[in-house]
Amino acid sequence: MVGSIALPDEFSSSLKHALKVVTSAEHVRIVSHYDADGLAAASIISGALARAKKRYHLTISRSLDNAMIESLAKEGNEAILFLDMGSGQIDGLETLDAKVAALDHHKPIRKSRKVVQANPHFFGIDGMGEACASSLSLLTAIMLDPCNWDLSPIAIAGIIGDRQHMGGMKGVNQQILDYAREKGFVETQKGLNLKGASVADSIADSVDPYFIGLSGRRENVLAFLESIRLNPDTPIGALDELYRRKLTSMLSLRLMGQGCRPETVEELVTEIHWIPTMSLSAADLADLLNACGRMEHEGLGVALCLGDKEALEIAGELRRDYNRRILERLMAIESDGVNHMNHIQYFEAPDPSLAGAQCGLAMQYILDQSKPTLALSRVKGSVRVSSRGTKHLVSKGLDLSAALKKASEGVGGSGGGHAVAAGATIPEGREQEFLNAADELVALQLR
Ligand SMILES: [Mn+2]
Repeated sequence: MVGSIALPDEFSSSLKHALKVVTSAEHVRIVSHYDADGLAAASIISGALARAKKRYHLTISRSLDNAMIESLAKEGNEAILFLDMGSGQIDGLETLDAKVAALDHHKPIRKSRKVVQANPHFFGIDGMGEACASSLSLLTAIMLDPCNWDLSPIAIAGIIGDRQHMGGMKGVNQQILDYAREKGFVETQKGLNLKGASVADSIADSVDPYFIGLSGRRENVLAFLESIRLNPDTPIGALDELYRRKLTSMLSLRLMGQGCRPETVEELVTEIHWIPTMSLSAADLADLLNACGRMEHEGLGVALCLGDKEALEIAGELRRDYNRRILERLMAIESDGVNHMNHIQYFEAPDPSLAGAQCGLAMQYILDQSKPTLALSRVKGSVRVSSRGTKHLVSKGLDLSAALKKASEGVGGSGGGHAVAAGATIPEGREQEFLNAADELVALQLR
């Protein structure tokens, strides 16, 4: 048990060990990932350590590579805590001359005697759907002091940011949500999964869900709303029951028509977890964090979580800007299409910071649902690969983490991640070889 959360004993004791690495040091070095989950996890741990008057130094990183590990080694840290990363780089972490812990939910390579890995995979908990870095960070913060339960809305945003809420909250995540609701840290109700001031804005600016023919095309949205006799200026929260249903069924039909999986269509009506202290929903917070990370304002994301009002305003502007860029990229995919191999589909993503999101949204809303999608972007002589599948494909045997790891290592690169979403880096010029290998590996998995 941690707080009121039931956990396997070995899992709680690994969290306890991780906490001990942190509390036993004078000064803690923290490294976390730049996505919404990583930023939420970093905010929770920072908030808890600040309360405990503990000194720490936080860095948000895009990846944990050898260069990063070498530079950490030179700092001479007493204790290092990795968040949302670490289990995939266990050899590197073991070379560090410090007490090291990782709160990570990515597929671990192996156990370690030297590094504390509080990773749900070791304890029979699904790290892809039941617990992410921000849920692990919240559990650790609560172990430090139960007053840190008030940081639970940030964890819920992190869970949503990692899309672990899809198909309903599960496992540790569900337990966190239940307790947070019970204590009033969040208020949950059902609603349309659209953001924005008016109905017209919220459809025209929507990237998730992305409506083919409507997203990014305001004149089409106005014609569509006219066809169901709905005033485009109606605030989304002020829709009456009749119109809410009408709009929901029309938009659901559109998503079905563009080939989305049923579980995607169902997400159109979703649980909205309102955070009263921040006057926004957890999904909104996740979205803002995502924008902060992608637009290279990671510090702003942490400040926003910890209640900085000015940060909230700036993050809102960043999000509008980010959304516009994503929207443009998705519209480009919609009109230009992608390259098809037998078992995978891929495209070139000109902006590496948008590649992952572009790949995930295109997979979910635009492209062939029977093949995982890869996005290739060029960064300083190497090619960065993002990939996304669907839960359905994973249930049929798809494991992008394994496929990208093997295909990239075969051309002198490296890769890994989750079954449904993975990444790799390969040397420039070896793309075709890599794609052929990935195509073959996916074929074997889905056979
Ligand atoms: Mn994560």
